Amino acid sequence: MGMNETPSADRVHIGFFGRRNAGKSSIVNKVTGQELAVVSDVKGTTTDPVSKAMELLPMGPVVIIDTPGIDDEGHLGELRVRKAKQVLNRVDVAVLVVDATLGKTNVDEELIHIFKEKEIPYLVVYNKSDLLSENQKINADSPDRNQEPFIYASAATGQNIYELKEKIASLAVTDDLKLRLVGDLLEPSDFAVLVVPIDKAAPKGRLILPQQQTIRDVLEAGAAAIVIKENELSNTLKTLGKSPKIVITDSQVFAKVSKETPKDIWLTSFSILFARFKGNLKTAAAGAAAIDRLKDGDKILISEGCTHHRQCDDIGTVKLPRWIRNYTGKDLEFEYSSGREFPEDVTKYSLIVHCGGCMLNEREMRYRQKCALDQEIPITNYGIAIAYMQGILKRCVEMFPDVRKELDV
Ligand SMILES: Nc1nc2c(ncn2[C@@H]2O[C@H](COP(=O)(O)OP(=O)(O)OP(=O)(O)O)[C@@H](O)[C@H]2O)c(=O)[nH]1
Ligand code: SF4
Ligand SMILES: [Mg+2]
Repeated sequence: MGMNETPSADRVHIGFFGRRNAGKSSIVNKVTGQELAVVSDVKGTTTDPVSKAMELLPMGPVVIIDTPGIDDEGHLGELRVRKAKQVLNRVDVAVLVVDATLGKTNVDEELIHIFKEKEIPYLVVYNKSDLLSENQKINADSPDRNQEPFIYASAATGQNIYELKEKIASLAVTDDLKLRLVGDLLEPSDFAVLVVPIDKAAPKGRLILPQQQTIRDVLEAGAAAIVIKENELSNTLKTLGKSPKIVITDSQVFAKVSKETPKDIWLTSFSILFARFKGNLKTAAAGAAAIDRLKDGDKILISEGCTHHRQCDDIGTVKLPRWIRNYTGKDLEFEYSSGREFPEDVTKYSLIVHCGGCMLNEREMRYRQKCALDQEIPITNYGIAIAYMQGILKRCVEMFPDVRKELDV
């Protein structure tokens, strides 16, 4: 991925839901102007969610997700329904496609109920309006339709498709007060030192996404970023004319970097910055403290946001279990989940350690965190857990007083 492309996780995710044959795929194709999804009059044509990252005017960078119809019957159907519902954990805007000639059914109401429960902004598209007479539309248009945003459209004629996009865009602009990665900690003349181990875990010839995004955010603050390998830190700090405002390191070389960074310079890690960016630093810091309460026989879930492990190598599957066992001296059982899979019932675990989640969007991370908190299971992440076990977490969140406070109780 080039540095000027918006990472998928930061794009607005727009999901299209509804019953089979409502015209979800047809609407998606019309909205995107591409033949993204297969359309047919056979019910249940779409069997798996289809995602596509694209620029969509007037919105900007988005991910469009077409889903399988959810009124499926039978065993295969259940699987599709589950897949469609899984998509709900990562959409920022939901579009409910209803066949206007049939109107809303229980299934549609059930979906709306889920949108509301998950606080997903949504709108209803009454598709196939080309098949309705003017009278039918006027009747259906009566004002007290639960005051929910809706629009008549036709994928067949293209009627109201642009208006539909505008409505989606208006729902998508929610939190423009987005948290920053690090830029809010920096003044224009500051500089930040980024410590990036270049070893077998790093992809050849490039920096990984979290590093790219951090550099980008430093630059956006008008500050300077100096990127070095872990062996260059002492020397760099000595030869620089003035102290950096902050040193940001990869968690794997935390111990070394912590030793070499003078106490008056802020020190943190990419994982800590990303946890804050995704709004879960406080929870993760509090969750790390649960490591000290682990007992023999406890189960720990290690959860990774992607399946390729290219960037995280064997941290989750090999190193973390070893570190946690060594640190606690307890006989612990580890289980793993990866990619989109995340168990709904996590009650059998005493702790969940999640990866940084760079491939997951904010909503999905929030959902997983909520799952854990609702079931009163502590949840932390790799970097935070590592910093905690090394006794340097307090130092690494010093610049975030509200989070620092969590570690004193
Ligand atoms: N007249 C008319 N037909 C439409 C319109 N939109 C879709 N259709 C037809 O409705 C049928 C179903 O369309 P799809 O887009 O495949 O529906 P879907 O909701 O994706 O269906 P599944 O993938 O099976 O859940 C196809 O025969 C389409 O040609 C429309 O605006 N007007
Ligand atoms: S999603 Fe998680 S496991 Fe995958 S590269 Fe990002 S931090 Fe690592
Ligand atoms: Mg379809």
